[in-house]
Amino acid sequence: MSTDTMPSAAPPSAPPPKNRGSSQEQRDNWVVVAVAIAAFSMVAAVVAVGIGISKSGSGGGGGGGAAAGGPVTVEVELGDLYIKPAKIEVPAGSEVTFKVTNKGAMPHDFSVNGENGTKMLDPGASETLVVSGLQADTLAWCTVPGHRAAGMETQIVVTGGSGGGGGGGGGGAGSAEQAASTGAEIDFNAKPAADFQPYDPKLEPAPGGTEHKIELSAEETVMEVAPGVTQEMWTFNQKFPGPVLRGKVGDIFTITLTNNGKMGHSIDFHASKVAWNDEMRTIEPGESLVYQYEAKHAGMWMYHCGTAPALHHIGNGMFGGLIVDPPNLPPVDHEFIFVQSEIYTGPMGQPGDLTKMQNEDWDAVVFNGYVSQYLHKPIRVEPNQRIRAWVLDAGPSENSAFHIVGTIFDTVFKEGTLLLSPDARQGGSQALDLQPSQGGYVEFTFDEAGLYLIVTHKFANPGKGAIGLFQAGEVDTSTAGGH
Ligand SMILES: [Cu+2]
Repeated sequence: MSTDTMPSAAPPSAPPPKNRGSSQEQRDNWVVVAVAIAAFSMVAAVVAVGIGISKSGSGGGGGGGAAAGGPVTVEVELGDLYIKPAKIEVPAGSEVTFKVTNKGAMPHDFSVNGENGTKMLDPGASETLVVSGLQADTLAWCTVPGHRAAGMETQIVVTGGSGGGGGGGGGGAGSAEQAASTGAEIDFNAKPAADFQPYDPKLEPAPGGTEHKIELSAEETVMEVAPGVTQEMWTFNQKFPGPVLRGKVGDIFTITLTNNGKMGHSIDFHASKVAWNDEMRTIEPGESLVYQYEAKHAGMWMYHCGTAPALHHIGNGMFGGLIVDPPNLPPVDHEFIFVQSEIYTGPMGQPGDLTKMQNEDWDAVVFNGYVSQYLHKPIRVEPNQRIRAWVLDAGPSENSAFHIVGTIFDTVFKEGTLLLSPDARQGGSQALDLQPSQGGYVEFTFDEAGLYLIVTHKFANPGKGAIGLFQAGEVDTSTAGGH
């Protein structure tokens, strides 16, 4: 309702600190920071060991001799995200004609054992696939990334082999046959290359004008997410997280989304009120759509791809933040963005692992898309400057307790509401609590020159990459590097 509850502009610099630390105290503080970093490194080392490898067995034993069956025809229906029937019985050695129809709303294909398959079928399209001489139970699935793990798999049970009873034995084979998901392993103690460039956390003020015309490209991008670890992230404008968009209450956002990728993608702006089946529809490679809305409400908003399985598209990096400034947002010395998300590694250079996402079994938790990047490249500010940090928890599943070691938030804005500002209550805040897709900002100053840790205070996660540093003023960082 009323907008006059926003605080008047806070003074850009806080009063001088009451007790300036002596040089001895400062050295002690650095030792504390060094110890803290070393402790996180040790936690990380323990965490790094625990990435499991599950090997797959290879199905039930097929029959030996081929009792050459006659030709068989099987109708196969593909949908979003299933294959019918879920179990197909064929005589050993027979010629099987699969009549495959895509009844879903997105493209799918049908591949027998990953070897014989149809082409990618558009919605409504059909193709006939002939496979001869199957002698053992096998599987068929859709090869679109993520679709098999989401359920697009069917069992092919071969009957009438010489051993008899082979068909019955195939029952449990399906789940055991899941593709082995090893996943690239992250070394939380590794350092990035000397020329590593972190995701720039600096935010510019909202641009002038009341309409923002923005081009976004949906595409798959292989990029580094931890030292030496590359993944095929699904991205907007080849960035993970996507670019930060910004405007003011009442501004019009006109977004042109183009799919330059190899699979269907879409976009969903939480800052908008539009029909899910229209603007948020999935577009196929080569297609574009225009998504226009008025930003009627202030907030730190999430946008993301919502194409099924949305868990896979968000878990694989397809999201970003959109800031709608509240009216009369006071200027500060620095504004930064921190988007927290999990990483569920797939094999090196491949997309993230949907099964791990379904089990909330993340390998890393990161700010702005890269393990511990601001530990390696601290964010430089000066003591007593007023800093505003916008924080978005993109998830897809883990919460955040955003905290900075060594300061206190005197201003907290969460989910559209100013919860705290400097006033007669003399209140302070230690952590901004966010569930997935929630956001806000906090403001603070650093009273002394030195290093200040950025973490989520859910303390399993700093050891998994959700950690960084602010550097206030000149600091000899070599003393804090754990040497
Ligand atoms: Cu997508």
